[in-house]
Amino acid sequence: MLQPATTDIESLKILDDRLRWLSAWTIHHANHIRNSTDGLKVGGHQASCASMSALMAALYFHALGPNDRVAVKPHAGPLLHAIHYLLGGQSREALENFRGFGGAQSYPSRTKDSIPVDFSTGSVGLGVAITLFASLMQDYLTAHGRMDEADRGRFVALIGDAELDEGNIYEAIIEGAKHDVRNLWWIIDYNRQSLDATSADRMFERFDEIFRSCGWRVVELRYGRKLKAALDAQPKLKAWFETLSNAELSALHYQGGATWRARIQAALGKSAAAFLKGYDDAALAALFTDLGGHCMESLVEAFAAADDDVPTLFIAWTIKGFGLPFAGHKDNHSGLMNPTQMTAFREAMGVREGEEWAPLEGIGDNARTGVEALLERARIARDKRSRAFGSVAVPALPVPAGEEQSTQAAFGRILLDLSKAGGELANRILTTSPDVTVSTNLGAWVNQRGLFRRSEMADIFAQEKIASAQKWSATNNGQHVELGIAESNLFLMLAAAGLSGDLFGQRLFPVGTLYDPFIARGLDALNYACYQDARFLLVATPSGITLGPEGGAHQSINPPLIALGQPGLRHYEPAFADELAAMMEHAFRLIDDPAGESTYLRLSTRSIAQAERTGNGWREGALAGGYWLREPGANANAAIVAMGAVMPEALAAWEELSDDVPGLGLLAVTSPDLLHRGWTAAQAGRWKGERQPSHIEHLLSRLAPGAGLVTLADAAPASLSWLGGVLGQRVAPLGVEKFGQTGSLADLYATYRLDGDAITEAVAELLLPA
Ligand SMILES: Cc1ncc(C[n+]2csc(CCOP(=O)(O)OP(=O)(O)O)c2C)c(N)n1
Ligand SMILES: [Mg+2]
Repeated sequence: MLQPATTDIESLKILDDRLRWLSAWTIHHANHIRNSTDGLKVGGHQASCASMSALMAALYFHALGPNDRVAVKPHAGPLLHAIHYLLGGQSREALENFRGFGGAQSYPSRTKDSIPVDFSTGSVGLGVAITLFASLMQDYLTAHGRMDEADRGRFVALIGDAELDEGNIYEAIIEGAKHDVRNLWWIIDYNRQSLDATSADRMFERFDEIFRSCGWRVVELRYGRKLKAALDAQPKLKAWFETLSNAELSALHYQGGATWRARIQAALGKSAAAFLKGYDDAALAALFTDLGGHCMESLVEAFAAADDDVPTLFIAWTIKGFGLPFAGHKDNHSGLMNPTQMTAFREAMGVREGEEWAPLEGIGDNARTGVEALLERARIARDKRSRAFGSVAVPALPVPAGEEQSTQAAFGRILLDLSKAGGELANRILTTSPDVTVSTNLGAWVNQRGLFRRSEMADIFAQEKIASAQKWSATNNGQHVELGIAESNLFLMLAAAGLSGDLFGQRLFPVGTLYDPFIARGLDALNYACYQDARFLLVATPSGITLGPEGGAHQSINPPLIALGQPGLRHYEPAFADELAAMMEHAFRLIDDPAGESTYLRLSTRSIAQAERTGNGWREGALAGGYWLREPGANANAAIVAMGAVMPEALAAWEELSDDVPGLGLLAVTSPDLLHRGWTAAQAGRWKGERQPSHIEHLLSRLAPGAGLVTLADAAPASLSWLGGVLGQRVAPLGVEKFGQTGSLADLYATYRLDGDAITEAVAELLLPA
């Protein structure tokens, strides 16, 4: 084990102090010095930063290699900014503008911060788990020969202890155990405090058991060097110390040396007298704050000892607010030092008034050389990388043949054809699914491309010559990552795979499938993926009540509304296979386009007669969100507007009504999401003098001004009812507002008013004179 020079340890300690100072000052400046224009609280977490400054100094200025990637707990963002400030990659202006518009963000953000942020964080738990999937992606890329072994890095998560209550962490480590993940360091800032209070004692022994049983090494850093030596010499004192509850310990840290003394005297009586004599109150308090997570020697040693690829959980004991006046106080999560306290802290940190922002303020000449050398070494490892886009040619995707098809079956067919055709795109597609690979029609693709496992896994059923439509062997060349049933993992997997261009310089085209209703199960992880601008294709099927007898509990109603409100995710809902092929092709292009985004395809198991096309005119409209499947007459008074799997009902109703309602049109909506975005963008554009109408304005302007629209979707009616607001047309919204009843399609469509009768009645009502 390579031991760092003593001077490095001393320099790291100085940098620990610098980080604690700069993070506290950045937050203080934003709250107490910068002018507030709106009177709103700015906030920030001085205590959460103080508890982790040593940890981050040890990592960023010592232990991290150039290919290592880190997810920093959200409320330690100011520490990360301070690190890059010391490295020269962050500006003073951005720090002065912390939590301001365009300034350093509250929580580390890949897309909004100017410094290199490996993983955004904010929603606790997710930043932790994504590192595991990123590590899996690294294994995937090296196994596929797309990355050199030598370029492998470690994935580090800096975790608040209360963050460990988030279930997504355990879902992730269970999945990780199946895939034999490695190169992970998860480091808990074990300050035993959450947002509201001190955290429950009962779980502490359990966390390490849980991780160990998932194949992790657990390293507990409870004591710093000095405290360990002192307690080892005083077994009774040590035994007493270890009985203290989280709340008692925190309270003692807050109360300080005199209280420590009184408590020890009360507990141990005379036997502690000699020990206590050796320390004045300040020294006693300092001794007991020497926990593992604040002791540079212990940290550096522990990191050096874990230099293999075994996934490792470090439990680093710390004090929330270490070194600050509210250290250990249970209410300190959002605590801010007042100006008087800040002045005292500044003086204690050796910072002169007026020199608060000077990076190396307070560091004497002798120490400076060592500190500068450490910074220089660390700088090289932390440059911001440019994003890799546009490297892969996306071919035209042929439309599967068949007069009747479901979009779900067509999806499987398109991927299968692409696999057979081969090529760069096919080779860079990674599919993944939480145990619904077969039932979402990915099976044929997987038969072709195989499952991915680092260590080969035979298909026992195939070996035994037992007939099965699915080949289920895994190799390190496979392209499908099979997940257990945990939708949060699916989205984190898509997030990690969708960032492969950014993290590893290798573009992957991740395709994830699940049942539409279960999007809700992983919603925050999906939002997290989009927020980081990860790029993927999400295929949700079956959807709506159209799955009929297959199960009321699996009927989905609101995902189109979710998609309508989800930035970074484009919803397409095709009715026909040719639309789907166009959308998949487009989605793959969007993955590899700097201005692109991710796509959500909502598909159905209902087989329907395919549209007869003359020409390709529909295609552009379908990709823009809608097109006239049956053109309206000039100034028509009514139109049917339908989306997805209910198109046969819309077409039948159109056939039936078009004699009686002259000029009746049928608008096929393929993306309410895109139509809505276009509409609001055009409105915003008009304020800037742009006159271009949006796609939906253009489509609806073919109708008479007061025309009626009957909207129809196997989804919440609000997905389409807003269309009436575009040009002030009247709307009869048909859709699904309740769920849970199984039945045949005819029964369900009649019950939920998605059938021909409902459309006819709605059209009639709209055409009645007001
Ligand atoms: C999913 C989610 N829920 C709630 C919050 C609000 N929140 C932010 S920090 C925090 C407590 C964190 O405590 P801990 O993880 O122990 O971090 P510490 O500040 O003690 O280091 C909470 C509840 C959040 N950011 N994300
Ligand atoms: Mg905590």
